[in-house]
Amino acid sequence: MTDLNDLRQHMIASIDACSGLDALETARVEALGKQGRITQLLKTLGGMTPDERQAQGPAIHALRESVTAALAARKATLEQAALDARLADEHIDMTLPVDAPLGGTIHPVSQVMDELAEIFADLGFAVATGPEIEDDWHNFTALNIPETHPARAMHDTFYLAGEHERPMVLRTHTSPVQIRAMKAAGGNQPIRIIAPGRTYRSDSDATHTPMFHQVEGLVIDKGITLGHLKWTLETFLRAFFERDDVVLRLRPSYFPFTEPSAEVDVGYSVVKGKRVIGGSEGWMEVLGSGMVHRTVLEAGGYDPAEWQGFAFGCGIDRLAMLKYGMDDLRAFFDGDIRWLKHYGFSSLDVPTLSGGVGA
Ligand code: 2NL
Repeated sequence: MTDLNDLRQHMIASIDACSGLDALETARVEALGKQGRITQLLKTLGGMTPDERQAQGPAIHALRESVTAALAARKATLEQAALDARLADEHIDMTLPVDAPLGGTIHPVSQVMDELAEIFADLGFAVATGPEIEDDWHNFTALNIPETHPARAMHDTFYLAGEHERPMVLRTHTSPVQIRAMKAAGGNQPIRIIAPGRTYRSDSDATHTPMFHQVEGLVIDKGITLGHLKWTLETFLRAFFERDDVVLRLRPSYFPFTEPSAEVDVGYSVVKGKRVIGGSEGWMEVLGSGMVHRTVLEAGGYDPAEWQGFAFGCGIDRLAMLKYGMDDLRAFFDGDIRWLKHYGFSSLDVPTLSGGVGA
């Protein structure tokens, strides 16, 4: 027995002294491998009398268990140390100036976000932001998306691993930001906000990237109608595309969080074989919108008998493509300096639209 105790102390000490994963693997093979010390000991059990075996068996098995546990613990420690070292070593200098030799430019997504903030500021909207990791209440339940709704299915939503009080997701839209704004306003004051930012869906092909940018807008006040919605979107799109002949067409649609809901098409014309926004030779879908559903008003702490609202959402990446003529969404996120040189904006260009909405 004492021999086994000595052996255990000796083995655990040498495991704890291993300074790398290779050395640890050698220690494992020496103890538990085909020819290992413990494996050999286990083999001796067969040649023992039943009495000897009853005494020695549990002791040898206990030795194996504690050595196995020590190996696992040391492995975890070494792996964590390797990760810490890597994290400490890998860094990017975010303070490098944009006119460094590489010649970085303002990404079209950033440019469009600046333009949106500016246009909507002229209309009295503030920019709201919120967490990209959300709980399922803010991302789904408060938006009238019940647990059985297909938008919650695993193939659309990135769920966070591990135990949480509530299931946690990467937000699938920026709507939770507006839910938070409603809750913060306490149900007794008007709201006018846009919420631009990163959103995530488990989807990847020529027209979908797992991370994309969305902007949503929310107005809450007394006596808000679809007329306010249409005027706001028309004013926004005319300012954004810098044309007075932008025409909208609202088509009935369905979103769980709005009732009624409308898809917004914008008219385009064909110039030299290319579609440009303006005129009405054809229609292109650019936005989703509607009157805020009474269940969503209630979830945000507003009494639907007194308060109404409209909301809208659209993809920023798509807005950028339409305005600046890119045709491949995936190039947005490749980080290719040649693409940025072609489509990017000079840091001296910001702020952006000259005239503003009222001009
Ligand atoms: C689309 C459609 C939409 C909303 C987003 C919203 C937010 C709140 C309440 C009600 Cl807090 N609605 N957001 C409404 C209608 C459409 O997005 O196609 N997005 C890419």
